[in-house]
Amino acid sequence: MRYMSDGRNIQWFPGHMAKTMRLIDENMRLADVIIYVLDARIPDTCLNPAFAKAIGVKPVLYLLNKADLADPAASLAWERRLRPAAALSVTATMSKFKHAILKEITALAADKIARRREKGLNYTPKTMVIGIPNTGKSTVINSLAGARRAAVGDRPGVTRGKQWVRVEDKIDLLDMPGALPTKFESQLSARHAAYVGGINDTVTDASELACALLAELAVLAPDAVAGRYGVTPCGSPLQDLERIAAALGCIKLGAVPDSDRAAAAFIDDFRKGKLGRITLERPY
Ligand SMILES: Nc1nc2c(ncn2[C@@H]2O[C@H](COP(=O)(O)OP(=O)(O)O)[C@@H](O)[C@H]2O)c(=O)[nH]1
Ligand SMILES: [Mg+2]
Repeated sequence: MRYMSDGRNIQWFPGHMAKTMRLIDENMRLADVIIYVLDARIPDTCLNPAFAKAIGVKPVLYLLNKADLADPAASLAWERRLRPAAALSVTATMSKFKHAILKEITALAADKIARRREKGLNYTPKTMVIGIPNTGKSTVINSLAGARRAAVGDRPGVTRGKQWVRVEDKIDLLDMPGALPTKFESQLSARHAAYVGGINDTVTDASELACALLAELAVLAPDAVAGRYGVTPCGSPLQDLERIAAALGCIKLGAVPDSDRAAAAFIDDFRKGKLGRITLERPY
């Protein structure tokens, strides 16, 4: 277990992540280019300071992934914010982004390829794919490799070991397990990671999370909840959740709204974009 929650607070459990960071550190020297996969809905939370330290001065391509679930204007603003580093908004589950990603990697490795070529050698640049759990690292690799080469899951922690994948004899990709910050900058940031499935659901409280997300959406996307459930936020997320439960037919014995079940359904809807394309963290 990586993170613990006492209901209100998501707390750090250091052992496992330290091991993942060590794996990333150890393999960093092999990499010519880093693909840093961010969830386009929460880029700030995805920018783990430990990664910046591990990357050092290596060239980085930021992928604002799951762009299909994020607000397009916010993703563009994030691309601008990340420059002069290379940054692309992508939907890794769609093959149409493959060409643009390969082009960026080749450009970032151009110096190294040229140096080898001067010596008459062919060179396949090595690219390491990193990011917090569940941002789509393995999906990016599979999309580039055109096959199910890296294990994908809709929960954190699916990628464990070390897996190299070669793409069209042009680049080698190394998948890495996701690493969360050793300490979240804030509980808000920890909750954001949880909303998008970056923290295991078994260590968070669904109703607690859902109420916090309802409160955030009331400000960020005031029509989203009404649009999906016909429930106009009343100022009390707990009451809203009960009304969502009623709207979804989540009822317990004794005709009581089942808030826990509604909370899980609501969070799932958010994760799948059914509440709209919502970016929780803006670059400004
Ligand atoms: N909607 C959407 N889902 C994605 C995208 N990329 C990955 N996913 C899904 O996100 C989940 C996590 O993907 P995975 O590649 O295993 O993430 P990893 O933990 O970073 O390796 C899976 O259910 C993927 O199908 C995307 O661009 N859009
Ligand atoms: Mg993975």
